[in-house]
Amino acid sequence: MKLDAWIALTQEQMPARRWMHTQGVRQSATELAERYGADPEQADLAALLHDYCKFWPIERQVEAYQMYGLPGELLAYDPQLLHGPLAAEVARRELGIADEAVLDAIRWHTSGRERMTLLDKIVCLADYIEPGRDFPEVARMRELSLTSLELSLLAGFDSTIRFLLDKGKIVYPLTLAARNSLVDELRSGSNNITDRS
Ligand code: DGI
Ligand code: FE
Ligand code: FE
Repeated sequence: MKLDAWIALTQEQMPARRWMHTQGVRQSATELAERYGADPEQADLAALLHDYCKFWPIERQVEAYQMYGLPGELLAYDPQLLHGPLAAEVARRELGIADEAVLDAIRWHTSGRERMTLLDKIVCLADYIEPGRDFPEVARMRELSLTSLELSLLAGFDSTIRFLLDKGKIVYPLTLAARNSLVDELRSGSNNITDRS
């Protein structure tokens, strides 16, 4: 299978509005890849497939998730968290995607994870700041994204965590770990600068 087939199949999985979002994430991910020295083709492919299963009914997502033997621990949290890991598995098994870096960026795009790779960060951030997104922090995140992937993504995780807290929802521990890991990375980065001065 080639890009054209993946594009056609992805579009079939979702309503027009979500397809617009996907196209926006492809654009933002490609731009971020060019800015930060990642492979734009990997970024584009991960962005294309990141929400592949998002609009499947939740029962279908859970069924496929279990059929593929994915880690059951996630099933105790918000079902919104399933579509990333599920899309990575579907991409590998049904679409023939073998690039583990692309699969990881798809898998972790919602929750994040500790020590995110450059490609993980790009796809996760592009999902927040694509042109169709509109939420209070997005303008600041877009501005930050021009100079620091990490600061911009940290603002994104902070806003998601704040949103979940305000709604009285459970925060998936990996999201907190992803957020803390970014703080750590930023801290050791600035320490390095201090060390050199
Ligand atoms: O699929 P998208 O809508 O493009 O965006 P996404 O994959 O980042 O999904 C985010 C949704 O997941 C958002 O509505 C909040 C919800 N969610 C529920 N619990 C958690 C969570 N998101 C994160 N990052 N961590 C959680 O614990
Ligand atoms: Fe998503
Ligand atoms: Fe998305």
